[in-house]
Amino acid sequence: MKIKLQQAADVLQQADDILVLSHKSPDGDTLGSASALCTALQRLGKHVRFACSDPIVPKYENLFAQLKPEEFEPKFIVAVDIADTQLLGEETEQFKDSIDLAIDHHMSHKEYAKMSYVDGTAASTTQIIYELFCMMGVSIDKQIANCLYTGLCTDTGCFRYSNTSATTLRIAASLMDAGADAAEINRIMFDTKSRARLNVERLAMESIAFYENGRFDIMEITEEMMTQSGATEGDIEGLAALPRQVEGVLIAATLREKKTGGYKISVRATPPYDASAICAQFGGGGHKGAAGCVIEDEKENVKKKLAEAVSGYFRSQGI
Ligand SMILES: [Mn+2]
Repeated sequence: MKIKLQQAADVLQQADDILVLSHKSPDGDTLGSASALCTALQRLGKHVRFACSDPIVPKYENLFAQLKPEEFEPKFIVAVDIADTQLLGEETEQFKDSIDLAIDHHMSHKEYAKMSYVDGTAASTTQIIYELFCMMGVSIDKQIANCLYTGLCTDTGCFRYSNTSATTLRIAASLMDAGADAAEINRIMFDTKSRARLNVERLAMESIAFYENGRFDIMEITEEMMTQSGATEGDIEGLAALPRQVEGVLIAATLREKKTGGYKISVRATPPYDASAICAQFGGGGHKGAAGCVIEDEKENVKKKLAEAVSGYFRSQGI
């Protein structure tokens, strides 16, 4: 059942023994939302605990610094930033049919909870949680402001993406007024990388090859590069954005070699071009700006197939 945000505020005021869930491979938004909600509800004297199928990477650990660990049988379950119960992962999928409230900003949200509040215009789920706290009369202290700011800045690429609205920036300003360490959080989220990330970037960059007079390029991330650099999946998060950053590039593809053979392809496009139009040709899909597909073939064949698809696409666009 779809509910209004005021109703979500009312049910949370009534609830106790609350379990808050984040999605697997957790990002700044699902963790910022969950930590803000847990911290605020605990301050209201409620029993609250948090669960996620995957471990929290060190850069997000501070979000949970003021949350006291508690053990209890949950009576009310909240999911934040989770579009689909398939995103719960191994540890928490046991709760998939008993989620009471879902708060999310994904347009693709599947209504799996008893009550759901979804705002597809919100830049992040933490933007919704901020509005929820205003309705609940929760006082936003420095810790909660840091949690909410983390979700806001990570889901907007540090306020660069088109989902950044005037409201997003006003909320960010309010969070800074409440003590959010914006510059420090931005530094940790956007200006810091692991040595393994640097190494894998270096190797991947070396592999970039240009086609179509520099309007299309392909970058490789092979298993050998992963081993050589010591990178894990977390270290290559967002790396597919890199080949698209080159001046003149309209479409960029990143090939990630699968352990089982074949390649996972991430395609990025400069507006007004459409990455999903390329991936659809290989049975994949996504958004205009970012899409993906899988091609089971040898590397050189994969590159040839992609170059042909992009060439055909460019011709269909009259370029
Ligand atoms: Mn999000």
